[in-house]
Amino acid sequence: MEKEIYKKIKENEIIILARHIGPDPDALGSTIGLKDIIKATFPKKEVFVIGASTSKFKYIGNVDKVDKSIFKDALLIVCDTPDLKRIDGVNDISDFKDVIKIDHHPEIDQFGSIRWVDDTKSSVCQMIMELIYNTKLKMTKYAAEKLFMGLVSDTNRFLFYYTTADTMRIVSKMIDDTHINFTALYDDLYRRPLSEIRLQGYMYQNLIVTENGLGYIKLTDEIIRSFDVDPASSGNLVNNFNNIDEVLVWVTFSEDVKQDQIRVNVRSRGPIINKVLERHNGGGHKYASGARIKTFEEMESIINDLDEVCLNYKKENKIK
Ligand SMILES: [Mn+2]
Repeated sequence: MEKEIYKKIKENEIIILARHIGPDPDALGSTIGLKDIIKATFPKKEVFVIGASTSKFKYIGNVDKVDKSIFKDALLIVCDTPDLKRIDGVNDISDFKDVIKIDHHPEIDQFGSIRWVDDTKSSVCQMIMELIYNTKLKMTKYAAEKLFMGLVSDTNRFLFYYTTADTMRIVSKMIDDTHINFTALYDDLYRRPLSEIRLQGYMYQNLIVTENGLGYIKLTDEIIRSFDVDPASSGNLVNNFNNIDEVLVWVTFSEDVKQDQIRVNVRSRGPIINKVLERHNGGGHKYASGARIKTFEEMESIINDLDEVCLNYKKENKIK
């Protein structure tokens, strides 16, 4: 698979790299890293990263301004995005000459002349490392930093179950090869404003936990404003609710008045949750999913569905 992708990259003079809307460090690191790699290997190629820029992750790098008229002559590589409607900056993939999909989410839309989709991989950044080391693409120090941040972020510092010996080996090789100062990168990834820490304290205090092991919290616009944070903040904190004895699945609902929607972020340490979110305008991984909903009535329905998933999981696994 890596060899075929390399061949396509070699054949095309214009390459555009895209990822999902509302990007995270894996989405940004994989595209921004791969751009640098392609430019280092083939300096004459024109390579662009598209999608909205984010101030939150500006330390990962910048996106490019691209004239859509070049799409028809370009190879599009879509990273970290399972479905067509969530590709940032692309309305119709048939605008492009050719398309490659590289992803580690469970497949939703099958698209691209090459699809490298493997949901056992920790991150797309890991897949890009494999792409580089299994082909003639050249690793760079700049890319290594971005790829490291994306992988560390998606695995929550090598904590999640899809972190494997292969993950450790390839990261170790990359650090050896490029001498990145990786501990210094944690500061960018994990330093947070006090307002967000205080919101986290509020969330711990006010988490409601059902008998079946569902933890949930509703953050209205009023609460969010009282902490002087934005509606995306609770979603960034959701991973910090792991390892609570009484909680199997946990979900945050954050009202986003500007976008007229409620952001839903769900995590699990056992029950499979993405099917529930797929029924509510969302989706994601087995143990990490999200959605955007319109009303607090729909919130109740998600709470009920997730609670049932917890109940069934407890029954199946004979958990008291
Ligand atoms: Mn990812």
